[in-house]
Amino acid sequence: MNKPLPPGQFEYPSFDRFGLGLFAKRLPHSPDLKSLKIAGDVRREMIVGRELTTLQRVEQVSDFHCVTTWSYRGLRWSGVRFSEFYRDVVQRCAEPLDGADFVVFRGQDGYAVSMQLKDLMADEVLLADELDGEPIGIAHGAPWRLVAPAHYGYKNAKHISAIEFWRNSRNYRFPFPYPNLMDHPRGRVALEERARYLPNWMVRLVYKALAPGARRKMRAALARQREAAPAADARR
Ligand SMILES: Nc1nc2c(c(=O)[nH]1)N[C@H]1C(S)=C(S)[C@@H](COP(=O)(O)O)O[C@H]1N2
Ligand SMILES: [Mo]
Repeated sequence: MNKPLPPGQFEYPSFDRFGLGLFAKRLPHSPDLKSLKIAGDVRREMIVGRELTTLQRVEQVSDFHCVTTWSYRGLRWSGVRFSEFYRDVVQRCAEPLDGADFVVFRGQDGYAVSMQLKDLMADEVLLADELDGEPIGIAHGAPWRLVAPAHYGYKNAKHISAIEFWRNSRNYRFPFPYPNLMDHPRGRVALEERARYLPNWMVRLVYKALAPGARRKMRAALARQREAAPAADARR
């Protein structure tokens, strides 16, 4: 039973490594390093690792929607619920200050993206480390990636190394040189919150034109990496 696709999306036949061109050649330096830094407006900055292994593991099948208009259905992720991670690890150990609900994810590749805490507390939001029953691998976000199915792909940070909880957006910008207007403050798929200020028809048109080039770039970089280290990652 297929849910209809959200507005402005089409179904793409494969789930390829994708992202902004700047990050094509920046594969994660430590895909097996499963510790995360918790920082921002918190009483105690810390690095958590073992704490993550005590959280209940969950599995979920969800659809994925890239802001450039392609979607892929039925990805089987597993990992831990972000809400449980927040309550049992972040609140208990790092103690965010009141109002620290502007959340920034940073990746090992230098990527950074913001999310609102209230959106992260939905049951379907995971910190995932497995896809289709196998470790996620360097293409799709090892060691940890955010799975937020109600939000566009660019909010689903890969290769997460740090999660920051801030009281305002002062310490954050979308990765330079990309304009901040590419980063909508919410980014909800159902409401077509693709970007700031620009009309959606224009965003769709521009992104749709750029997507094939980005996909080629990401694929080529991955192929080069696999040539250099063939055993490291055989997935997809
Ligand atoms: N660290 C990091 N996370 C990222 C990106 C990236 O370039 N680097 N690209 C984003 C975008 S635009 C998309 S569509 C998805 C792509 O996920 P995939 O490579 O697993 O298909 O990752 C998102 N998260
Ligand atoms: Mo995307």
